[in-house]
Amino acid sequence: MTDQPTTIETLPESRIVTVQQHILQEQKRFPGASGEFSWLLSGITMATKMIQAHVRRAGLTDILGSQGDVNVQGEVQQKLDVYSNEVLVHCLSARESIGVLASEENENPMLVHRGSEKANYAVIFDPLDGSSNIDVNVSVGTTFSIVRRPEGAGLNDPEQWVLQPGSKQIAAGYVVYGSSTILVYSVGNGVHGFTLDPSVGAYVLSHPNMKMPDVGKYYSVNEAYMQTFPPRYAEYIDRLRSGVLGQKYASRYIGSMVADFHRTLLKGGVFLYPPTASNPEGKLRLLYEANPVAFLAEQAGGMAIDGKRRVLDIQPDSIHQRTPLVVGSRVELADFERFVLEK
Ligand code: P6P
Repeated sequence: MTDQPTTIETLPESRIVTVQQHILQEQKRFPGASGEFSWLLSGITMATKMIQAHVRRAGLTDILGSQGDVNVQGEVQQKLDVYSNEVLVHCLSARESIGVLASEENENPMLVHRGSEKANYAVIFDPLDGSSNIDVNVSVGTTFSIVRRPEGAGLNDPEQWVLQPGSKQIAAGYVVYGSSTILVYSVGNGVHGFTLDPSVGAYVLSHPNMKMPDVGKYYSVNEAYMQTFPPRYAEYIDRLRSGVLGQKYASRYIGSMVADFHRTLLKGGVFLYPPTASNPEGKLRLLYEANPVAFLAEQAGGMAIDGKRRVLDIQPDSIHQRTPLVVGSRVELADFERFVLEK
């Protein structure tokens, strides 16, 4: 029993790091950021806690099934899609540092700054990616991408705020609503994962400095479309199957990008959504699906290309534009580049 008074210096080093503490620490990397960035990110953490509470109860309340409306993608809106979008818009609009919001569920970007000169950021998100899996209890996710207002962009020119290449992202991440709720984000200083402790409602650091293995044992693609992939893609997948990289691969495909990417980030390997007959430009959206995962993949030591070039180098032309995506470990991506690109 010590007679020393307990002071901050004598407290045992905390094992519990919440995402708020972590963001404040990371915030110091942004010169001049006066806490506005951490306040911005807290809008995302708050909204995703509200979303997960509904996702976890989807089977118990009258929230299953479609809203009946069709969104800008021409997809039937699930009720949870609508709720998730409304919650994110509500929580983020309350952050004065945000000027523009762009969502998979809204055709056009939303001006939310009310004329504030402090509005320096745009947040682009998919409120509930993979939502068609909700009714069968498969993991779904929220993705987000944060960019600064570009030089010279007017307060009332929302498209110019969001149509920036992924390399301009200052932060990106996702929340995967799976067996647990995990937030993964990066502000360009490595990738960090936080597991929601539902007993206290806090995201707690559980995966510090995530690194994608240099090689994995899974490839992840919707094999039903193999006949319509560009031939080299199908041949590449056959290479993986044949063990040409020195190991046998297992196939894993969830059909929810956030969950498929989360596994690839943790276990390595490659996730692909190639061009197909029905989606010749690819199915995944550049701004709020491919860009966030490409940012995280590179921060974790992996790679992300669109079949020809680095995803983060693509200059977007429109908010909902699609792109093919090949993302994963260095070994598999280097082989893809050698085998597919150099032919
Ligand atoms: P398919 C979900 O609808 C989604 O946008 C991604 O989350 C997922 O990776 C992809 O579509 C699955 O598409 O054509 O394989 O069902």
